[in-house]
Amino acid sequence: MKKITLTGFTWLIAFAAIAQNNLITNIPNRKSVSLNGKWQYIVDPYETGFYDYRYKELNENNGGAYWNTDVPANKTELNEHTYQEKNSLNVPGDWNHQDPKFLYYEGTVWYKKSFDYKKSASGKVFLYFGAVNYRADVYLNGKKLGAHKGGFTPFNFEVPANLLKETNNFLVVKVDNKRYADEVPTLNTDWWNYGGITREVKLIEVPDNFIQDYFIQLKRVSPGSIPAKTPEVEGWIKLNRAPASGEKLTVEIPELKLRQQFTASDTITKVHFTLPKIQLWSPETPKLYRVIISSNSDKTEDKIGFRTVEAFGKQVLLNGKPIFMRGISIHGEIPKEIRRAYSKEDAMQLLGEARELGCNMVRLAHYPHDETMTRLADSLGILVWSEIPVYWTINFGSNEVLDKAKAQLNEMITRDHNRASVIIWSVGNETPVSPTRTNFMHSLITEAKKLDQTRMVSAALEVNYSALKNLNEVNDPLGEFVDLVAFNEYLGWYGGLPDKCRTTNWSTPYNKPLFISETGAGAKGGFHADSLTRFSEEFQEWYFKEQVAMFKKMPENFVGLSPWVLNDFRSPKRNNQYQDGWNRKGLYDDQGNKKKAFYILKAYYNQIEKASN
Ligand code: GCB
Repeated sequence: MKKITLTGFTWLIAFAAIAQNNLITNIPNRKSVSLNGKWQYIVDPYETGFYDYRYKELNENNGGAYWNTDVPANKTELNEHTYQEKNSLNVPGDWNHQDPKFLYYEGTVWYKKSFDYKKSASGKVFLYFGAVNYRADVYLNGKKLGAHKGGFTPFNFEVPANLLKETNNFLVVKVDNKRYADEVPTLNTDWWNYGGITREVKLIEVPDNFIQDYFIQLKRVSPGSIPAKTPEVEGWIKLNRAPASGEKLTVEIPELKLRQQFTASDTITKVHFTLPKIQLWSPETPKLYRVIISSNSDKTEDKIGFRTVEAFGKQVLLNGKPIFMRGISIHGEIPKEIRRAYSKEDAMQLLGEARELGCNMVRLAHYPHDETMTRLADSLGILVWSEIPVYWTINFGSNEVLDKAKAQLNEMITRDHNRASVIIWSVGNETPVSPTRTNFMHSLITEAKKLDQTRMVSAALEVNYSALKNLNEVNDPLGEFVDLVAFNEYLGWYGGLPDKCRTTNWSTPYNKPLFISETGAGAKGGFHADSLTRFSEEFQEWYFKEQVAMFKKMPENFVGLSPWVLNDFRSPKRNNQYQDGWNRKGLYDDQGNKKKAFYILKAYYNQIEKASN
């Protein structure tokens, strides 16, 4: 069998892609100062703090800019903006749930944080945001540090050496969550567009020369084989600048008594070494090792699990053995509090619910979730599908939109490329087939593969139904380029009744594993009727009964599913008397109660789990 190794040329291409972003990774384990907590705000639907009355962007000399100080120089000076204690929002946190006036707000809000800071004599300081939805313009003490687009991925800006003061720093972020046709996602989504600084904010303190990022993962095995007893790690370490001549980089794994040294060759240095006999990471044994990476002047420590994953023929192999993914799709939302999820407690709640259902896998839909989710999935042994919000009909003909999607893909992969739990990068959901769209999606797949050769790449596709043959075919041309052919199906909910499952067959022309990335039906928790009544728990229960019977007859390349969806979630598109602004396809309702269908899927998952033991 042909061995897969990265040639020098492939490395060059990969390095060019990796070099593109300036993200610092392993944020939870870096030296930092939290800027979470209360921030003051000004709601600014007209963007008065950004444009003058001729709609020209305000500049530093203009007191009207909301990123300039709000304190007038003297009692005579005219000042028309003040950040006030009574107008405060918690960070992290979407604004929508924090005050009724924000429930449906989409637009600009200015956030301000005042803080004192004692800077060390040497080293650099970066301002880090876990995520801001959608556009953030960041200003410190009246100077613009930068802007970022993309509501679900992290970013950081270096703070110029002399800008930070010991007292009363004035940090302002203009947050704008308006939707636009040429953004990612676009105008139309089936979820609520929560706005705000939705994830953590920190000052990150690093030495002048520091380790920015690293990739310490098992090398791909020859297709279809199990990792060697003493498996190989192949990866790289990225510094923030060119190395000193002869500079050494070290990787240590104390538990394995392993210490490997490399001479830094460039900003990005390739690392390659053999591990002693280890416990591989898997859902049954989610073993993580303490890994320490050091350079002449920096040291960072992470917890990393080692495993291989690949699509091989009709199967998905984890550590060389076929797995069946007992999944569930999840939105990054805590329904009971009608807000975005952001904390470890939130992750524990969501992944805990998935575990109760008997899952070994979650699809984090439809955008990268908070880093606490993938880190917790690592320690719980839950496999993860992670996705960018290339959702439905975005502007596939635009190169700028492609660049925006690529930037989010790059940030998603960079943040989580050392998480053993993440096994699938998804480049989108239900995108309508056309040559322009297929080129667009193909180029995202190529980009994902440049950034990471050790995981599968997929996308949630749609199905073609042939009434003549009673056949559902997954024949989207993108199937040729993905590793895992994944599709969403709602047989019996959108079109027909659940018993349609009895007579429908499934196929794909691609000789690849087949995964059902969505299937589901709406039910209002606590609404009981006969099973023919839409939105009753009984209808949803019937739907899952018929679906489960159908899953049992799926072709042999069926490798798993992630039904839609764990919890009810807010959606502006759902407006009947049962929905009231919520997509009710959750197996848990918005109060955390299990619906009847929950037990049907759980029984199926328990059966599969038992059969595999
Ligand atoms: C889908 C979408 C998902 C929707 C779901 C629904 O296919 O991928 O975002 O929420 O259907 O409920 O219709």
